[in-house]
Amino acid sequence: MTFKLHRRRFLTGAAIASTSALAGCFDPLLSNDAQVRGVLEKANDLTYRAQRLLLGSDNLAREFAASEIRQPMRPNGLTDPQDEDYRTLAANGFTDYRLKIDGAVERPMSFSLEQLRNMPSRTQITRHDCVEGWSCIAKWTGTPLGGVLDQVGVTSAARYAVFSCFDTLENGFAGPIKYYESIDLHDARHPQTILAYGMNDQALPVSNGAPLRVRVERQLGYKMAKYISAITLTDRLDSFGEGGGGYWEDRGYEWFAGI
Ligand SMILES: Nc1nc2c(c(=O)[nH]1)N[C@H]1C(S)=C(S)[C@@H](COP(=O)(O)O)O[C@H]1N2
Ligand SMILES: [Mo]
Repeated sequence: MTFKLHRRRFLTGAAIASTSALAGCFDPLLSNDAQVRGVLEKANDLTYRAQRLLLGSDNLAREFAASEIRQPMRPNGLTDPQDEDYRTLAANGFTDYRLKIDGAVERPMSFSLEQLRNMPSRTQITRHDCVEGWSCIAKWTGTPLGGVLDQVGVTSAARYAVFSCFDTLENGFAGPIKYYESIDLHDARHPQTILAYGMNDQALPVSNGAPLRVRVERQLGYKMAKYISAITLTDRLDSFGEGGGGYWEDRGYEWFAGI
C-alpha cells in the first residue's frame, strides 16, 4: 500500500512535469521545436527509468479468469488495412505470410504462421488499456517473443525490437507513413510478451491485427503493434520513422507507456 501510494505520487510528479510543458506553450502534435522535444524527451526518460525501477523486471501483468472476459475487444486505430501487399496476403488466408526478423541478429530469418503456431505457445487473459480511456479484457494466444528471438540469436549490440506494420496511417510527402512501434529487450523477453495469432480461441481477426500482433501487457494499447510485417533488432531508434520509437511517439506520446 505504502509502496503503491509512493509510486503513484512519484509518477504523478513526472506526469505533471511533462503536461505542464505541453500545456504551457505548444501543441505536441504540431510542434517541431527541438527544445520542446528535448523537454518532452527528458520527462519521458525520467518516467521510463522510474517505472522500470518501480515495476521491477519480471512482474507479471494481472491475468483474469475466462468469466471476466469483457468484450467487445473493441478494435481501434487502423482496423482494415488497404495496403496492397496486405490485401493480397489476407485474400489467401495469410498462407503466404512471413514474419521477417532482421537487424542485430546472428541469423536473419522469416517465419510462416504455421511455424509460429508450432512453437511453444502461451495463452493469457489480460486487460487492454487504450490511452483514450477505454479498456477490454480478452484472451490472447501466441508464442513468446523471447523464444523467437533465441532462434535468430540477438547480438549484444541490440537494445530494442522494432515492429514494422503493414498498415498505412497517413500519406506523407515522402510516401506512405506506416504504423510502427518499439520496445526494449527487457519487455521483449518478458514472459507475457507474445506474438499473438489467436484471440478468444479464434484466429486473430483482421480488425485486431491479423495475422500477428504483439502483446506487451504492462504497457498501453498503442505499444501493441498489429499487422506486424517485420521485427528489426537495433541499438538505436533514430533511423525509424521520425526517431521517436513509434508512430504515436513521433506525434508526442511517451515511448515508455507503463501502466
Ligand atoms: N498496426 C497498428 N497497430 C496498432 C494500432 C494501429 O492503428 N495500427 N493502434 C494501436 C492502438 S492505439 C490500440 S488501443 C490498439 C488497439 O487494438 P485492438 O484494435 O485490438 O483493440 O492497437 C494498437 N496497435
Ligand atoms: Mo490506443
